[in-house]
Amino acid sequence: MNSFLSIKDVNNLPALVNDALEIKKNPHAYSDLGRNKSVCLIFLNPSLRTRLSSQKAAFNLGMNAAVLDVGSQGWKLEFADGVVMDSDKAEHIKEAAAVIGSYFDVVAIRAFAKLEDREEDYSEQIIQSFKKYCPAPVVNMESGTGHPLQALADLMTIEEHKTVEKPKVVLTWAPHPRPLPQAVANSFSEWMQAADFDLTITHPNGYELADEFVGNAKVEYDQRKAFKDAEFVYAKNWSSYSDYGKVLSTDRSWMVTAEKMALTNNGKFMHCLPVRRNVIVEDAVIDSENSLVIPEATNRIFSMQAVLKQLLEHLK
Ligand code: AN0
Ligand code: CP
Repeated sequence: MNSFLSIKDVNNLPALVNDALEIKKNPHAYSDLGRNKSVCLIFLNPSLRTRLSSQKAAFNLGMNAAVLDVGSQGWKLEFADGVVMDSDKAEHIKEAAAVIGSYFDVVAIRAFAKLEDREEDYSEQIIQSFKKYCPAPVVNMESGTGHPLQALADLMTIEEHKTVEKPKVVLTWAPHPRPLPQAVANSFSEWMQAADFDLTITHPNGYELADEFVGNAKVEYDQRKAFKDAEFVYAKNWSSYSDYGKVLSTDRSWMVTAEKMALTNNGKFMHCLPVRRNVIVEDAVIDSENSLVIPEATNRIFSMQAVLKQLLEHLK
């Protein structure tokens, strides 16, 4: 692997998941691999898990990690080509990415969809410009359309908890007061299908994900029907793709409740976090024995560690 922008960069998915699960058993097994190597974690948006799990993953590999919060610490970046830079943006991505890439062996970046211009977000302008101008391998820590490190941790978690080879997995939309990106849902759908699981996506009208991410998943508009016999229920809010970036519904009846979880096959509850309690999911569900939200977040260390390991092996 020479960059990790999406599942397209993964040539052997079972091997990557296996690597992550093996690393989890012995997190310091490759503590020499990253000696004298460093990773820069660049954040254009807030983070708890991605930032800390990435630092921990680097530490476990013997790497040094630096964090740049572009929002509060860096110069405001211009991504467009050929513009007269007389606005508030002090530095162009051409120089910024080239400089950062000359300091570090790996560069990871978080740049959420801005939810203003669909074409701009779905062209992946920010992460693609980084890749173009940065001489070091680039890792996606959530971009305009995807959050592959999260999807890899989710896949690991399901592999650890499934009771049948191809479990029924449900991705359910849930309400949220503010517009959120489709990235987590897009990647989850993509990765669950790549793992050949039985995926159903359920959401209100108007919340259809882009065709390229729905793929061959079943789409069921009746949430209760979707939950029937599910082994895993993955909740996430996203804003509309068709009416781009809009909150079309805050219908509380889409919240994940214990009563709905009773329709599943002893279903496990998943969410990438951060989650709004009693908006997305009832306390009774997230606090139940069937909640996997903490193990899922723990696996973020090992998903990043497996990715960094494969990138470092490629650099050697
Ligand atoms: C972000 C999102 O939905 O993309 C990050 C999730 C990992 N969530 C929020 O902004 C609440
Ligand atoms: N799940 C996740 O990526 O969390 P953070 O936004 O806190 O990094």
